[in-house]
Amino acid sequence: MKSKLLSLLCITAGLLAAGASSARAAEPRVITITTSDAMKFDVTAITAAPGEELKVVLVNPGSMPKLAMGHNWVLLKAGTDVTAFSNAAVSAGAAADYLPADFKASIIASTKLIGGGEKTEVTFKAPAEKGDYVFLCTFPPHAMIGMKGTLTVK
Ligand SMILES: [Cu+2]
Repeated sequence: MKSKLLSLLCITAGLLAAGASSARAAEPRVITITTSDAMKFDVTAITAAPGEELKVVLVNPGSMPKLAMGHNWVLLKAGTDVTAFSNAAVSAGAAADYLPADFKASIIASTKLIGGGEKTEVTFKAPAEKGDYVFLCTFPPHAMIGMKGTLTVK
């Protein structure tokens, strides 16, 4: 009886230790990006290590509804034709949150579209390959006005 209890305690301790260590390993680095009604991100440059786990928290402190002044955060794969992507986003329209289905393979990570007073987040791994990756808001024509930035993996 005593040994059975002891082994049970050992198993429990082992599970707790495993749980604690995996939680620590899975903790992504949080990057908070605030949008504005002036169609800008307050963070336009992010640096990450290859494969680093990141959590982008997008905050929209504006007062306008999603349909009038929505914002999202979309990270594109290297080599994506950003102009073609933006045009496709316009065609995709509000019903698709301005995320073009044809370009799904070009998207590394994306948040949903949010209106004023909303907040959203996305957790993803930075690309393994070093280089510059464009991120943008796909609500037209925000990216064209400058609502974009660069994730540099190095
Ligand atoms: Cu926007």
